[in-house]
Amino acid sequence: MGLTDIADQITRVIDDTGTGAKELFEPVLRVGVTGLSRAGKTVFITSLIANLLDRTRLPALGPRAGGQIVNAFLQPQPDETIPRFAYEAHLQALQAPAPFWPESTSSISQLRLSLRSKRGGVLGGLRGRRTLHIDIIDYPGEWLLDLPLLRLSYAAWSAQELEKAQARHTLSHDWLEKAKGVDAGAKLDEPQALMLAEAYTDYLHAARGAGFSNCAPGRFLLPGDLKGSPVLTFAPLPRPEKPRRDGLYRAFEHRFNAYKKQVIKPFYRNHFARIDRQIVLVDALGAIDNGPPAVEDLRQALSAILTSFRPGKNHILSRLTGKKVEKILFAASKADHIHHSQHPHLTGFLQALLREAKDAASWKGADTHALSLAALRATVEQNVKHEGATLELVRGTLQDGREVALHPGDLPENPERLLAPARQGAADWPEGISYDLPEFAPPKPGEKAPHGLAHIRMDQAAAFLLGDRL
Ligand SMILES: Nc1nc2c(ncn2[C@@H]2O[C@H](COP(=O)(O)OP(=O)(O)OP(=O)(O)O)[C@@H](O)[C@H]2O)c(=O)[nH]1
Ligand SMILES: [Mg+2]
Repeated sequence: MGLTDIADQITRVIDDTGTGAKELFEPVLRVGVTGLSRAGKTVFITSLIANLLDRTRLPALGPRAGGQIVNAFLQPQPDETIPRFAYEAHLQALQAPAPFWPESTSSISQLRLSLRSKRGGVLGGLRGRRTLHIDIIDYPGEWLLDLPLLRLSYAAWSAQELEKAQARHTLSHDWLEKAKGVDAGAKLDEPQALMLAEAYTDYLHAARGAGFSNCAPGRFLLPGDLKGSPVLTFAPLPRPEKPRRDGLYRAFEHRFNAYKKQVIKPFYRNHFARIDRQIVLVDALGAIDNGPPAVEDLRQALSAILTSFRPGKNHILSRLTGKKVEKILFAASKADHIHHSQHPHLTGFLQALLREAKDAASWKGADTHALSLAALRATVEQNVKHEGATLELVRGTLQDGREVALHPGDLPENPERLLAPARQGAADWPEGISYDLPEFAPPKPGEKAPHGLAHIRMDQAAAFLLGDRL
């Protein structure tokens, strides 16, 4: 352990009151798992833990790859005010006789997994075993989309949101109509304020439902225990000539500022600042399935998310967090929807998206890596001969119980064929590109006792995130 590591551990012991001096010698690695809603965070964490507890399905972490884990176990987590990640309940859902996907989660949660490993080298046996505690933190990616708001005034944010809403007229129509009937310069009327905030929230939900990713403020979509509170009861308004002090506009401006101060900043200070490594799950297939506008929006959302990991360039963030995440893995989730021959194309697409987002953020940050994975493999592959050609299919059970074998579409080898139409604002993919991604049910458990969960490349993800510390 180097001097800086020791200093880091000391700070941490002071930070984590109650964890004790023991942690000086038993290092803690805090791994953040994020992604926009439905990106696959809950299934990913459940599978990561199940597979680390039973390592038969993790060859990239196994002895041949230099892995030395001898024991893995769950422990009470040290942060007593953060809900525990409901690992057992999620695993039970995925391994039930009629398995089902876990319910959507809307807030932060955490779990501690401890790994005991053999020390390497000739003297390894003499120096005994060591323990690494891994705190896994699940939090909504939407919260990271809030960071750019810190730089904006209420007036600037309103102008930006109103302009964006004009371009999504079919989704924003109801809210914009209601907003038209309101005089922003008038006296604050609380029922009217609530009506506007609700209409605006409905619009954000509709945009999310239509496949858009970049929908902030994040707590409007995932309010948790802030639901109905004044800090979420505001919406964009055009600036009146002379806003009155007891008026609607000033009230919304005040609440917008309170949102920044009491919601966004505490998240960065209390949670984000303590993360060492991060995985960002991206439902790239879902965005492609939803068409070019969803892909363009995903690109912008990834850019916004990346700015959170670049504290040097970002003064507000440097002040809030003061430290850098060391490694970030970007993973295209649910890759079991397509045949493995297409995985390189999916990864290539994610890499291209990431490259653009990094350029936009003039990236000089952590070590990043991109891959395609499935936390829980719900399909098997099948090749079928048809008129002399081989069709590469995936077979699985749909949510309605029907078993199907299908070919959801070909991803182009050159990601530019997807990114260019998205960038140019096309409404649909050009001729020859089409996708149809069904929603599969989790796989039925096999006859034998389950060993971990079937997956694709979870071992590579674990190796990138944890390998060097084992
Ligand atoms: N086929 C397949 N589907 C997956 C996989 N992971 C997630 N899904 C699907 O994606 C949905 C969302 O997964 P979750 O893990 O709940 O996603 P989340 O990011 O935690 O979602 P929120 O809690 O709503 O933010 C699941 O209900 C499944 O339908 C996977 O590895 N394979
Ligand atoms: Mg979840």
